[in-house]
Amino acid sequence: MFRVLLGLGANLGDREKNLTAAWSLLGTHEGIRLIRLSSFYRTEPVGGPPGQPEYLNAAGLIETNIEPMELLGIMLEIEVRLGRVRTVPHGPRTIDLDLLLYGQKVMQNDTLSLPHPYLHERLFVLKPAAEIASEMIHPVFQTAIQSLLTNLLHSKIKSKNSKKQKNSF
Ligand code: PH2
Ligand code: MG
Ligand code: MG
Repeated sequence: MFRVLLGLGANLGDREKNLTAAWSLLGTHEGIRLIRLSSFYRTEPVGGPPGQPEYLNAAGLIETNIEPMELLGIMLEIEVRLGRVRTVPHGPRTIDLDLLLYGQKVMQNDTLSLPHPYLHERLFVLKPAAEIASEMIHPVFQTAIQSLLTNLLHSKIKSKNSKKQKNSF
């Protein structure tokens, strides 16, 4: 069995209900074992059209033997079932399910990149992920999720301080 880390996000409708429904729908699939779901985090939207609503984000850990592309198909089906309509990239959505890590697998095609290319850059992903899978290793950086979070927080503090310095001149 592979340990698979998922990102969940919603910023339309009843966000809490959408995250919970997506998680339980995943669990109804034969071949998917739900291990852990993080708490829900209220986060500011990153990118996308201006003025979109606040997100609720979470991370989930599952175990499965379903191969990545098939698993992605199952996740897309759940998104559609929960009313996701794709309009603008990074636009508001009832539910977004992202494959973040699939064991130690590294792969890339037109529709899927593993590990998720922005995993290490996004606080709204790393915070919930560190809560449920702090020891899981990023197969490219060979770094645990908890350390990726610590590194990101440090780099954010540094860039904030250097901006402050610039402004003081
Ligand atoms: N997802 C995006 C773009 N921006 N911002 C937050 N806070 N949370 C998200 O899940 C998110 C985002 C694209 O998938
Ligand atoms: Mg996403
Ligand atoms: Mg997505």
